[in-house]
Amino acid sequence: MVNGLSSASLGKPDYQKALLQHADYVAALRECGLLVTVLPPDESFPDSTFVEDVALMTPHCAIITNPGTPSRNLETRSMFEVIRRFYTDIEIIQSPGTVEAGDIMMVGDDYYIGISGRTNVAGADQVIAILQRFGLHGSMMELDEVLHLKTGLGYLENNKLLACGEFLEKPEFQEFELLIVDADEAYAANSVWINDTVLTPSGFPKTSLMIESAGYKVREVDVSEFQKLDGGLSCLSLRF
Ligand code: CIR
Repeated sequence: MVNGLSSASLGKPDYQKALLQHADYVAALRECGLLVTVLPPDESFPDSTFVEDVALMTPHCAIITNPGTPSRNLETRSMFEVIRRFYTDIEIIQSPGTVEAGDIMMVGDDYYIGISGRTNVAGADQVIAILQRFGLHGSMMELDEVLHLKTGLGYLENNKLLACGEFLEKPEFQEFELLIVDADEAYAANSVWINDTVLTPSGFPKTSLMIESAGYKVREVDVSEFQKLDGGLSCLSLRF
């Protein structure tokens, strides 16, 4: 993972530290009541720890994506076997469509899809068509500033949405109660709601306090080594 893609200029991750942080992340998921399947390392793909990007897990079907980054594209191969353990209905995004599921945020039956450097309109169209077949709804929006849609957003249920930067002005999100993340804590916008606890990265005290004040239990997880690879909390797991 130390050779993963990065634009962060935060240096190379410390591998031993990353392992400890990953173990604490898994512990946090378990504390929230989840049953966690931990996959073996896939040494061919340095970014494969960011499992969120290779599949979208809906209540009705799983969608294997088609990552838009060449170095990540074949991460999906080993995930297919894993996902088959949990889903009978598995759909697959086909080229020229590209999708990375970090670009997809689920809000109940609605799925917001970011058009980014990784996810294109042809890919998003396929996702929307699949969702519609299962009675779900998808819509797309252009992204300008972030790697993935969920880099700058975290849906905390109860109509509350953590957001920063370009997302504050998006008309699609004006109906939500926005919890505005300061620009100097933008990384913490990618926090994850699980069974009324919010997992949030450590080191972002204003955001942590804001989430707590909004009525949630907060569990901080140090993911500094994954931040060095542009990866957030949500990217490290597929929750379904
Ligand atoms: C990448 O550039 O693909 C990885 N280094 C980081 C992916 C982070 N995933 C996510 O935001 N969903």
